[in-house]
Amino acid sequence: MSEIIAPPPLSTPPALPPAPEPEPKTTPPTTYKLTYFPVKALAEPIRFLLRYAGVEFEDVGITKEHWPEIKNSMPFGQLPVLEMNGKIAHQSIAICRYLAKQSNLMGTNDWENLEIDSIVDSVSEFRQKVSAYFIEKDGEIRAARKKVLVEETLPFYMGKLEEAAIKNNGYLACGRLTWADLFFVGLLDYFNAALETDILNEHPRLQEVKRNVLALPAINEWIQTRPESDY
Ligand SMILES: N[C@@H](CCC(=O)N[C@@H](CS)C(=O)NCC(=O)O)C(=O)O
Repeated sequence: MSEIIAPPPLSTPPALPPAPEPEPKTTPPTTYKLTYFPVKALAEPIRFLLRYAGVEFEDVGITKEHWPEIKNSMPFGQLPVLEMNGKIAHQSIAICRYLAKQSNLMGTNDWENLEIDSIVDSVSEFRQKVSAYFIEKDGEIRAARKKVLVEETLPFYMGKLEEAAIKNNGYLACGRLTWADLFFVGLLDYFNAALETDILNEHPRLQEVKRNVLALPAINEWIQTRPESDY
C-alpha cells in the first residue's frame, strides 16, 4: 500500500483588495442667474427669497441701452427672469412662489396657500397702480395719477394690509412668516422711492412685518451688502 501523502495545508488566500467604494451620486448644486435692471423693484423679492434659501446667485443688471438687444430673447419680452441650471423662468410672482416651496415659506394646506396668494396678488395690484404713475412721462397725467395714488389708493391698500398684519400678529398671512412677507417687504424700497414717502408711516403693524423680515439673518446680511440703487 502506498503511503497516503497528506495534501499540503491550504494556505489562506491573500486578502483581495477591497472593492472600490461606489462613487457617491452627488447632484451638482443648482446655479442661479437672475437678470433684471440694476435696481431693486420687482427683482428684490426674488433676491430676498434666494438669500433666505442660502443660495449663491449671479445678479445681472441690464442697462437701458443694452435692453433692446436682448428683449426679444426673453420668454415674454420682460424682466426679471431667473435661470436655474440654464432653464429660464419668468414672472416674478411665479418665481417667488417656486423659491418659497424650496424654503418652507408656503402654507401648510390649500387654504393657507390661498391666503398667501391673495395677499401677494393684492400687493401686486397695488404695485401695478404705482408703476402706472412711476413710468408715466407726461407731467399732467403723472400729477393726476399721483394725487389719486396718495389720497385714495395708498390709504386703501395700506389700510387693508394693516388689518391683515393685525390679524396675523405681525405677519401678512397664516399667523407666521411666509413668502407673502418677503414679497411685500422686498418691494418696499420701490414703493417708497416711487411715492417719495415712507408708505408704512401710519401703519405700526406693517412696520412690525418689515421688522420681522429684516431681522432674518440672511435678509439682514443682504440689506447690508447689496449694491446701492435708486429704487
Ligand atoms: N408681471 C411681470 C412684470 C414684469 C415687468 O413689468 N417688467 C418690466 C420692468 S419692472 C420690464 O421688463 N420692462 C421693460 C419692457 O417691458 O420692455 C413680472 O412680475 O415679472
